[in-house]
Amino acid sequence: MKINKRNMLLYAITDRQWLNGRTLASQVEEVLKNGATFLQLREKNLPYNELVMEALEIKEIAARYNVPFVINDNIYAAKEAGADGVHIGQGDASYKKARELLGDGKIIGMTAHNLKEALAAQKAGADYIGAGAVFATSTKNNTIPMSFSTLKEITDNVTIPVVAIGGINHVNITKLKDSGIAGAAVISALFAQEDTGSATARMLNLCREVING
Ligand code: TZP
Ligand code: MG
Repeated sequence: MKINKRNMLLYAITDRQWLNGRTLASQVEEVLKNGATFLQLREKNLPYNELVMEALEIKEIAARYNVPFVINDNIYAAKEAGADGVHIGQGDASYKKARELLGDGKIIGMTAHNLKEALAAQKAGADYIGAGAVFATSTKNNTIPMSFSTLKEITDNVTIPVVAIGGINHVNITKLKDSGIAGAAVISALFAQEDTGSATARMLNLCREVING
């Protein structure tokens, strides 16, 4: 599965820290049922075999909704689970290694913190860029803040889709208007909410207004 810009509108990233007795599968179902257009499984602490098992379960759900499904960080888990692709950061496997392992048909997304990294990702062959952190977040430690002008500089200078990430919520997303992004990547604004489904539906509408509007 390859992506187009429309797939990037609401990019949901999983996080099990806010499950509160709910299952990750049920939360993913809620998010996809309510219109998330892209899904990333992000598991920083699961042993490899459990990550693959989890990925196999989530992959089935994403396939039912025809939503692209990538795994964060781990190219081997992405390969073994038959995910649609992988999202790699600056400290993960190289683009070249990921592409060699996964093949041409898979999605490879890359993180960029500045224009230089974004141009390098595009040149390498990345399918999309995750750029941030555009706002302060407590979901990830030691994030590097990105100004609106840096975000805009990136979107002005690359042709592949750019999704903004980091601290995006239902209020501050409006600040991303006219930044040139193809979508918003969010964790806590969906997965930390009591009603994940309605949080997703509201966020999707906001993405349509802010990004497409
Ligand atoms: N990369 C940069 S910020 C971030 C990641 C994975 C965390 C985003 O989480 P939230 O809850 O949407 O701020
Ligand atoms: Mg990573």
